[in-house]
Order: sequence, then structure tokens, then C-alpha cells
Amino acid sequence: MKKLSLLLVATALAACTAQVPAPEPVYPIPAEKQVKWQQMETYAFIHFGLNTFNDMEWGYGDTDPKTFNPTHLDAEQWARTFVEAGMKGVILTAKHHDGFCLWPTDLTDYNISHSSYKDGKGDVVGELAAACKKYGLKFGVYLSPWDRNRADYGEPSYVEYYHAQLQDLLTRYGDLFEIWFDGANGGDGYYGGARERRNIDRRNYYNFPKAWAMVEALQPHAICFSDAGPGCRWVGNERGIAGTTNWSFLRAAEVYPGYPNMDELNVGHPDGDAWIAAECDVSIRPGWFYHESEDDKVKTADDLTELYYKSVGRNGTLLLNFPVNKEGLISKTDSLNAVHFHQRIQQELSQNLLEGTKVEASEVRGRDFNASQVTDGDFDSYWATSDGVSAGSLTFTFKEPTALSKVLLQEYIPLGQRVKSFTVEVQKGGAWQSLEVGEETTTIGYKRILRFPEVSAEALRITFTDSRGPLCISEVGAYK
Ligand code: FUL
Repeated sequence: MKKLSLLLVATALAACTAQVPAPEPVYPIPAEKQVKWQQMETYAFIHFGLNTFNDMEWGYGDTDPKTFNPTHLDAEQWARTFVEAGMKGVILTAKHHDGFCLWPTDLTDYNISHSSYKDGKGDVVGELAAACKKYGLKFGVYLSPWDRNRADYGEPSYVEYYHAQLQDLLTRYGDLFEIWFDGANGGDGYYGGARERRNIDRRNYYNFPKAWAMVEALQPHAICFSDAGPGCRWVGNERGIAGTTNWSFLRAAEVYPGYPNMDELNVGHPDGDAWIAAECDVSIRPGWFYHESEDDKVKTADDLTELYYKSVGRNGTLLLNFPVNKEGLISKTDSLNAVHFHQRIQQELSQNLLEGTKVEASEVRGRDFNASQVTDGDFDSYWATSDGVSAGSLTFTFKEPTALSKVLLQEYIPLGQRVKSFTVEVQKGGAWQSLEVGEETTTIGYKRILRFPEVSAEALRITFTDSRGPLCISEVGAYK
């Protein structure tokens, strides 16, 4: 009898301490560079070019390059603003739809060397690349496929030109983290004087697979943005808002740049076979380019905070655009609001109230995957359940009733996005009650943040009710 109980104890101990292998991935899974990209969370966009000086959003392609004349351009001022606003990188419109190039290039005359800026000796792409290097920011470029200046737009030769421009940008400015392939094509343009409407086959004309292969070969750490990835996808609106359900997958064979189903892009394809997470692009002003008439329409720190929770807080990244002004600077209101926004987020999410609480899991895969991993602040350690266990709960008990108004959840996405539904409950007066979070609690992904009216809780319970495989939860936080 004694022997048997000893044996039982020994087996139980072995089960607790034995090294259990990590869960198998549940495909699709992200490439390492896609995980690193998502961990950037917020980064800046800059729309700057001839439009800035001509009060336009979509230049026709015939605007005089001489009108490009920033008087106090200072790319370091942009970079400093982004650093202070907590942003990890910046993407610049090296060429927008009007075809004007912000870098000196032999491929076209329609470029900065024919402008008034620095008597034609300027290079905004190079100046920003250098500022990013100095201030520790990542750098990326937007190279519009649609080009309203080029006479041969619509011909095969234009596509060669476009790929040559891409090659130029990929090889001249050091490491890039993201290349932006825009999906717009409004049809009409200057086109070398033809002044007509030209429609192309969006799916095939630009030979995007070749462009993406060039990026892979020349900038292996960069990811490609488009409506359809392959690195990351458009979130389906320009308001910066991800779906409350947001899968980081798409069915790769169905999607392409210009893919018209924005609702699908907003939530992803739950049965997708390619990892293509959502990027939420939005401008700090109504327009993408600078317009004096919008000086009093800059999004406030409150507006931006709201956007953060609806983008980063819904498994997306936030790409916040700054329309650089005619002086060549980010306007004061824009930079102040962005910095205050960052300070707000830092303050709201600074103190994880679950640190040091007692945490119990419904089930644990093994020692290396125990429940305490979810409050250790380390994304790379996670709580996991055993094979075959795709539901479970985590209960955090506070030492004393604690006021909460936010819950943050993170899945360990290198092994896939798994959770399909979950519930959040708080214990009050010994009884559990479900928390009204005002939005569906389906997916989590890299990060999900829920906000709710402040509640005083003795304990917090997250129940993962359905998942595509064993649970892998990196972090759980609660904040006031
Ligand atoms: C769109 C463009 O048409 C806008 O001008 C802007 O660049 C936005 C980010 O993407 O497709």
C-alpha cells in the first residue's frame, strides 16, 4: 500500500517536472520577420511631395517639379517626433500616384533633382534614411504602382520601369523594414500628355510576384504590404480600425492588390492558408497630404488613443500618417498630439495589476509552460495546455479587491493564432459575473485589449472556450 502511494506520488511529481515538448505549430504561422514587425505595434507614415505644395491629394502627374520647395525641411525633426511618440519606424511616400520621385534618379526626370529644393541637390529619401539611422528608427518606402505621369503607363515597359525604381530604392538606402504596394488606381491621368483614362488589370499588370521576389532577395528582412500581403495586409479601411474578430490569415490564392472585399480584409479569413496580419493605416488629419485648411482638424490625443485600442488592441499594427507641411516639418499640433497620445498609452498600460497575483490554470502542459508565464512580462514564455486540450481557463486572485478597466491578452503567435472565443469574468462578493466588454470576444492573436467600465474585483477569470489547438498564451494583463 505504502509502496503504491509512493509510486503514485513519484508519477505525479514526474508529470509535473518532466520536460514536455512545446506544442506543435498550428498553421499558418508567421515568419520571424512578421513577428518582429507586429511587435513594432506603432509606426509612422509620411505623405509628402508635390501634392503638399499644391493643396492636392492625388496629383494628376503634370504638376511643375519646381513647385516642390520646402523651406525648412528637417528629417531629423520628423524622426525625433516619432521617437517621442513611441513609434518604431516610418514609411515615406518615395513616389505617390503623381509619379514624382522624392529621390534623385536617372530613371525619370520627374524627380527631386528638378525641383527647387536645395537647387536640385536634395534627396528626401536619403535624408530620412539617415535620420532614422541616427535616431534608431526603422525605415520603409511607399512606391505607388499607379503612375499618372508616365507616358507608357499601361504598357509592359512601364512595369519594367516600376521594377527598376523598386530596385533603386531597395539597394540605395540601407535596411528597409516594409515596402508599401498601394492598391489605388483611379484611371485618369496626365500620362505624358495623353490626358486620358487608363485601366489596367490590377491582378496581373504590375507582376507583383516579381516585385515581391526582388524584395525578398534584396531586403530579406523587409515585409511587403498590399491589400493581399504577402507580408501584411490592408485592414480594409483608412480609418485605422481592425475588426473585433481579426484573424492574421488570408486564403492566398484568392487575394491580390486591389482585392475588393474590404470586410474580409478587416477580419481576415479564418480558414486562410497564409499568415498576413492586418496593418491599420490612418492619417492624423483628414487628408494624407498637408492642407492648411486642415490645421484645426488634427486628431487629438484622445482620438489617437481610441485608435490605438482599435488597431493594436485588436491584433493589428497602427500606421499613423503625418502630412509634412510646406516648410518641410511636422506641424506642432500634430507632433504634440502624437506625443501626448503615446504618454497616455504608456500611463494607461504601465502597471499590470496581475503581477504578483495568484494564478491558477485549468490545466498545464508541463513545468515549462506553467501559468505564471502569463504575467512575467516576457512574450517568449507562455502558458500552454496539453495536446488535445483546446479549452481552458486562467484565474487570477487579487490579495484585495482591485479596480480594473482593461484586460490585455497575447497569444504566442510564432506557433500560430489559435483562440476562437473566450470569456472574461470577475469575482465580486464571492460570485462570478461576466464582464460586459461591449465587443465580441472571439480572436486574440498577437494582442487584444478590452476596455470596460471600472469594476472592483476579487479575482479575474479568462476562459478560452474554443481554439484551433492547444492554448499558447504569452501574456495577460489587467489595468485601471
Ligand atoms: C491610398 C492612396 O490613394 C492615398 O492617396 C494614400 O496614399 C493612402 C495611404 O493609400 O490608396
